[in-house]
Amino acid sequence: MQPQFIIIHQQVAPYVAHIQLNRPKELNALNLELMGELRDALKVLDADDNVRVIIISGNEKAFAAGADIKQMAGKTAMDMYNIDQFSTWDTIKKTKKPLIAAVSGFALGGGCELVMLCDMIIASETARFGQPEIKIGVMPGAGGTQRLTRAVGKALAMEMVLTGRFITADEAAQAGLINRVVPVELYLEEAIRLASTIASLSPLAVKMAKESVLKAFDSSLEEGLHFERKNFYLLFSSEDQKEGMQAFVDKRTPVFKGK
Ligand code: DAK
Repeated sequence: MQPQFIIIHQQVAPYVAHIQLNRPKELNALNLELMGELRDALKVLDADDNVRVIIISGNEKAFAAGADIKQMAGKTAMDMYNIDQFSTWDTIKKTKKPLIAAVSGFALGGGCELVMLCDMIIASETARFGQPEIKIGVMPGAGGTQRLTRAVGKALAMEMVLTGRFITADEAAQAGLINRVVPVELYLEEAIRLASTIASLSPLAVKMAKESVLKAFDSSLEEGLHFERKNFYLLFSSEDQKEGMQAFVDKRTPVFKGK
């Protein structure tokens, strides 16, 4: 069935797929249906050998202005419990291939949380990041207090979460929340450029490197180093390791197969 709230562009560059959130009138507010479609699309692309990197974007005006407030407004705690949105977010989090968020305009609440679930973030100069849940009587629920704090530090995270203030793309770059800011007409192009660089490398090494970097967030240094070492050894059983090192010796460009 065709998705209704996202557009999937299979190959915007070799081995690069692009998912565009597409509820423009609602500033891409993340209703349950959109999140379900995003989860399903990511599962399919994660299993597709012709895809090595996935870009997620909205449009120029909004990446996403948060979860759909109108859909959430009348819910009880038990409704929220039964809907169990976390299983959807947890599935998205398990994507093994690198996720790049290409952000223009608003990335607020759940939108900002979805961005932070991605591995790298390219922003247009018009991007605004915020966790404004406090203004509607709640607080971030999908990682906003945790990932934001780890990314920008306590002082700025507290200010954003407790006041709901939006920060600009430049402020986000300075605080270490995002990779870089580019002019609005270039943000997708820049995300595709970054994705293409990664897609030209060994997909196995890339996946294991991603997994290892993420391990740093929920392990002690010793555990993390142990995990890294195992993945490092494991890659020596891949054809890509032989190809990458032989190509260096032969002074040629390696051709990686993901084997
Ligand atoms: N939900 C529903 N509709 C939204 C929306 C949202 N988050 N944001 C915007 N819209 C709709 C507006 O209602 C309006 O619709 P109409 O009135 O035309 O029908 C349309 O989009 C255009 O919005 P505005 O007219 O407001 O546009 P402006 O340019 O004047 O303002 C704005 C843009 C982004 C500043 C403003 O729309 C705004 O403040 N939006 C709400 C931002 C916000 O509070 N976001 C946080 C929502 S709470 C969870 C996972 C995640 C979450 C929760 C649980 N689990 C896993 C359990 C996340 C929660 C949230 O994100």
